Amino acid sequence: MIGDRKLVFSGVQPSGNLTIGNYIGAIKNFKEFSDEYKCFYCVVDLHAITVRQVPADLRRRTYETLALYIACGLDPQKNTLFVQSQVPAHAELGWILDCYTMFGELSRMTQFKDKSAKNAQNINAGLFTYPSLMAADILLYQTDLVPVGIDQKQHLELTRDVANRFNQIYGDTFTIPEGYIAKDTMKIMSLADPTSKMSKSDENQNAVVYILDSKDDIMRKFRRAVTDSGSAVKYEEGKDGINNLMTIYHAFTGKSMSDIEREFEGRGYGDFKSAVGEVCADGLAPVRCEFDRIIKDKAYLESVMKAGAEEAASYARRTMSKVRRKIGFVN
Ligand code: ATP
Ligand code: LTN
Repeated sequence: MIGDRKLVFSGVQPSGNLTIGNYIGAIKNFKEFSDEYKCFYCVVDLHAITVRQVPADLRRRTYETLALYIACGLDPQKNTLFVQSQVPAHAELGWILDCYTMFGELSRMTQFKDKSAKNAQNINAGLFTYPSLMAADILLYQTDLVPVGIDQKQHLELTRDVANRFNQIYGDTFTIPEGYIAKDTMKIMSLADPTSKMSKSDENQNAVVYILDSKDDIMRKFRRAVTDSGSAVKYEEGKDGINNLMTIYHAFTGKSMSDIEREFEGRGYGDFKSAVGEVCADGLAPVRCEFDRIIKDKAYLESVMKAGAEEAASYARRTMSKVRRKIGFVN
C-alpha cells in the first residue's frame, strides 16, 4: 500500500519475442490498474538468464520489451517501468529469500520441472531458485496485487508462503500479495499443440503468434492452427483447439462464448480461423505501429528505464532497510 493506493507489480522476461499469450494473459491487463493503483512493471532480465541468452539478443529484447509495454498502453508517467538488473535490491533480497525457501518447496515447482526437461544440458542453480527471486521482486515493493497468467499461480503461492514464514519469524515485514488471474484468458495454448501453453521460447514458429507478427503471418498461422475433427464452433470440454481459438477471439472482441457460437453457427472451422486471424491482426495493429515508432528512440527508452529504476530503488530501499535490520545485519 502507498497511502490509500494499492500496489501492483508484474514482470515479463526478455527471453524471446512476446506472444499473444503474454499479451492476452498479462500485458493487456496491466493498464487496467494504472488509474487506481500504484503500478510497477518490470522487465525481468535476471530471470531470463536462467536459460542461456546471447548477450546482444538479451540487450535488444530488453529494449523491445520495454517498448512493448509502452506500445500496449502503459504510460511511463503513470506506471513505473523499469529493468530488474538496474535495481540491485532484487538480487540482494533474492539471496536473502533463498535462505527462507525450502529445497523441497522449490523441487515441487512445475516450471522448474518443465524447464529442466527442456534445458537438460543447463539445469543451473538459478533455474531452481527462480521462484525466490520472483518472490523478492514482489515483496520488495510491499505489493498487494500481481497480475499474471495461470502458469505463475504456483510461484505466487510460494511467494505468499515465504512472506508468511519471514513475517512469523521477524514480525510484520512483508505485505502478503494476492494474484490477479483473469479467468477467461488465463492460458492461451499453442496453435500446433493446444494441450500445451503458447510460449515465447517454443521452437516451432507456427505454434506461436507474436505480438509483432505481420498480418499475413498471423492469418497463415491461424489458418494452420490444429483443431479437432469436428466442425461446429462450440466451446466444449475436450475440444482444446477450438476452445483456444474461441478464447483468443473473445480476448480481442469481448464477445461471450455463446455469442461467438451464435455468430458462427452453420459456418465451418475454416471461416472461424480466418475471423480469429482478422480480429487478432486488427487488434494488434495499433500496438505494432506504436512499437515501430518507440523502438527507434533509444534515448527515450533509456530515459524511461533510468527514471523507473530510480523510483523503484527508492521504494525498494525502504523494504531492504527493514529486512536488514530484522535479520541482524550491521548497518
Ligand atoms: P518463456 O517461454 O521464456 O518461459 P513465457 O512466454 O512463459 O516465457 P513469461 O515472460 O514467463 O513468458 O511470462 C510473462 C507473463 O505472461 C506471465 O504473467 C505469464 O503468466 C504470462 N503468460 C505467458 N504465456 C502465457 C499464455 N500462453 N497464456 C496466458 N498467459 C501467459
Ligand atoms: N516468473 C514470471 C515472470 C516474473 C514475474 C515476477 C511475474 C518474474 N518476476 C514478479 C510477476 C511478478 C514468468 O515466468 N512469467
